[in-house]
Amino acid sequence: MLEKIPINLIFLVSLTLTLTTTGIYGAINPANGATPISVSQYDKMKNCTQNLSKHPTSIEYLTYFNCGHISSSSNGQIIRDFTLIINENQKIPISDEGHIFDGWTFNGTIPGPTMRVTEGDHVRIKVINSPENKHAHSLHLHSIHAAGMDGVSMGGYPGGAIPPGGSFVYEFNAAPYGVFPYHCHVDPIADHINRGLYGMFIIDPKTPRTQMTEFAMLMNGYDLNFDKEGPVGMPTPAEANADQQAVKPVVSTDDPQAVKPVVSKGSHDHGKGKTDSGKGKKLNVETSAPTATENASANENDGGRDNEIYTVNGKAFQYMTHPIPVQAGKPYRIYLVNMLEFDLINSFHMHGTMFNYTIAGTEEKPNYMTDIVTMAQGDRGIIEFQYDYPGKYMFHAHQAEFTDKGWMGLFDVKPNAVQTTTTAAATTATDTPSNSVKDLNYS
Ligand SMILES: [Cu+2]
Repeated sequence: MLEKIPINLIFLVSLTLTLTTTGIYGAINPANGATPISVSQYDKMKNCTQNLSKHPTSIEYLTYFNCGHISSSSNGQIIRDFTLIINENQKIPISDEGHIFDGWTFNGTIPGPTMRVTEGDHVRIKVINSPENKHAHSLHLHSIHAAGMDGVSMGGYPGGAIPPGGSFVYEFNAAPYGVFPYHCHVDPIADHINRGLYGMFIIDPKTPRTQMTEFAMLMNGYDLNFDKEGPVGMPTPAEANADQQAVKPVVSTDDPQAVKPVVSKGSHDHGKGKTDSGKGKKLNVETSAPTATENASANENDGGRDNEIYTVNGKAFQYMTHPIPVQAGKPYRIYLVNMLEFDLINSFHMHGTMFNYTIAGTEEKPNYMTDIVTMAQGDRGIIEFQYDYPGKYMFHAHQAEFTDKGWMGLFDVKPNAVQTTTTAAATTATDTPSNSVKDLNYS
């Protein structure tokens, strides 16, 4: 059989293998004293998937890292190629209770795949807008790149709005290292995000971070009221002037009997549809039209829209029913991205331990230690944690409404081998803990 294979194909294959196995990162910046590491070694450390076309479930999403097809340019630069296919009219299960979301997807899932590269790589992401789609779409990546690669319609760049049936290759050198969101940036942006066109993009430093088991967590929500979709903007001058005329003037600020205008405090009732938060298993989804009071007090910048379901990694309560197994005494890292639309603030709170937090993942050392991180839309960062004691611990948004509506999970902390053998000697909670957060190898 061997003699039938064209000689140029053998050469191409062997060249590709040679390039991918001999490419190194650490030596690119020898000034920092890094030990050179091969591309394949580093990708293995990163837990890069072998199956680039997988549609990860929300359980698999935790550890599904798509590092692209690897090749090398003539000057030795590592090239990573990705393909994202956008499909509308996708029926996405967003709970185990039967809630199906009419979503738009990158590669068939919400969130889209976590793409992972190394600082300095040349990245090429081909985005295909399926011909059966009705809308133009784009890929807007955070991080550094040329204007034509930014995926926004302003400026007239072809990558700003890919028509149905079209495609575009976004191309750039990955910088700086950190964790980033990616999303479609076609107007109305809130609708294209709410429908599910977003994901996580990790640029790893050339010198690897301390190795530990890593998870991807992307926080999102779903507004199921599609009849509210459409452009949102400033009121027309006529509307704005009419609104101002409608406010009755204050009669007197000194007279306690004076009639003052009634001003809404903007107390949008986020408690509607609440369930017993202690159980946190049932979604009570209310999609009916808001009352006039709710409409008046809702945030006018988002057209009064609100989410009915909140999740981490796409499916409500998924890690309550499937707790994430971790081991006491072992360090873990979470790449965390907030892609929640309409609600201005989201948060991540961990029970039973503290974590080190690095804002945007752009520093080698953490910025602070906490057990809650609060994030606005598009914020992201890196959490590093360790549990000292076995047991089941909750993690969730620190907004009760979000937890009641799906954003809540569990870590199932198993005792580690060392702890198991020394259990007889020391097991009480009054024992001095191992001061885990400070043991994560930061000098
Ligand atoms: Cu879009």
